[in-house]
Amino acid sequence: MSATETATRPLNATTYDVGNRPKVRIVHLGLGAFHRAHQAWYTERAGDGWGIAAFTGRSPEAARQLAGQHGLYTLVERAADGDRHEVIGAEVEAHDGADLQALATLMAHPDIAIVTLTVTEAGYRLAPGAAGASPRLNTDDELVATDISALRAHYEGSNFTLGTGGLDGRIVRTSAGRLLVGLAARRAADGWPIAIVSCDNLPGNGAAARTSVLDLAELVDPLLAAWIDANVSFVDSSIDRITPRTTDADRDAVREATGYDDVAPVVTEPFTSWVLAGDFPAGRPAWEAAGAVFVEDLEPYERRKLWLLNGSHSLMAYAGALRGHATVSEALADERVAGWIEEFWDAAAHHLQDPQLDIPAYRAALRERFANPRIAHHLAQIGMDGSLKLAARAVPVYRAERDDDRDGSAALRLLAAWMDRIDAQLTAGEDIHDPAATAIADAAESTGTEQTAALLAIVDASLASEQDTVSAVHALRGTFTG
Ligand code: CS2
Repeated sequence: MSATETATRPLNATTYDVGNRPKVRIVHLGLGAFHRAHQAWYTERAGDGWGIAAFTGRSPEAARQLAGQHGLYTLVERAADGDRHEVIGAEVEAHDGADLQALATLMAHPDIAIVTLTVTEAGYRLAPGAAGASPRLNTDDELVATDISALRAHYEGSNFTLGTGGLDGRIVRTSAGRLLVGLAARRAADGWPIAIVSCDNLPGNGAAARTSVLDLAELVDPLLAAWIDANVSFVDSSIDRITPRTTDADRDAVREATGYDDVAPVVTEPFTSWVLAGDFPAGRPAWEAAGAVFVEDLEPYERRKLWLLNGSHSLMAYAGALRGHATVSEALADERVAGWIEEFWDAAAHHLQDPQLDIPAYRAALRERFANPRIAHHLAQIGMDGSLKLAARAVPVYRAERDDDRDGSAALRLLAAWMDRIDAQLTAGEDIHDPAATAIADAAESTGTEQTAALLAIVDASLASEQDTVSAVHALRGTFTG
């Protein structure tokens, strides 16, 4: 029988028994495939009765689909030798991110102990601080500016005792803005402490979340900022599980294998990792029962993941695409790309010396994970938001190499490949998906070293002012094809 002829049932709580649903104790912002493959899986595995209420980001579609299935979905673990299916029940509620009333009601409840975030690197809306200083909330960002005026107008003079009535979630659109509405409601209710756990690929992601929320709060009401500072714990976490976007073919395969017509399955790799550092003042699930690791200092783990995994991903996304590849496994099978990855890993490994990090084993595992031919991880998906990703993945390795008197060219290659890829995309009339897309298009209008310097300035202004660095990046341009 073909997939369409197979007798199937919809997937929901009336057709599938997941047992008692857990109590909602976690709010999540950014209901996407990665969240459902990662934090929801850990929460389900912990098995101690914690449930999640998740909110979408830009489009409410994922919430509509999931709510239609009572939050149930199939998680497909796709190994090189076959698929394993599991129905996850930890996602108890799914909401449109614009539903500020639902968010405020949940966060004002003492049962809620944690907010987890997967809002992407760009979602923090940070801008580099003045020379050498830490990043700050980007108040030049249009959505940030809109949020500031909407939130000020709403809360002014109310001492935050107001509900959300009159506040429109289609106007308050940044994650920080929405979080602030939830935190204001919590403070007004009774002010119980809470943990916010960032699960995005940013160095110091807990601090990034803190800056984004606190800077916004300061601009809206310094009293709320002071309450957040005293009562909200910002937890750092390094997250890892390769989860490409779900395709129609995935939905067909799930239908065929399980007999359930799941409109929102998630396909992920068997490997998973979560390392966390920080306090949970209102408690947390026993995520360690599912393999999560709690450490004092996250930085070495975070660097290992951001540099080795994400760095080589970006290298493949640009250099691989320039060489005509579409997916990670295809790019890795290209000897030249594989060679560049090894060089970049050698450079990064100089600065990952703690024996506990076991870099040789980590590299071997990455080669195997990337080579999984059954996971079609598209380079176009990884290539998005390059200006932010490269600042976290390539620049720190280059700087560390330079500090040790090496040339760091293996790291600069990521930047050169990104630039060549931008040129190729603009020439082909393709859109650049990046929060700095306009600045990128303007910079790309120039040519030669000038263009290299202008594009580099978008990733890191201070690097672009170093003539030798600009020349070194420029020398690597045009070396990717052939
Ligand atoms: C990827 C990550 O799209 C990207 O930038 O590098 O999403 C990567 O797949 C995950 O971090 C893996 O854990």
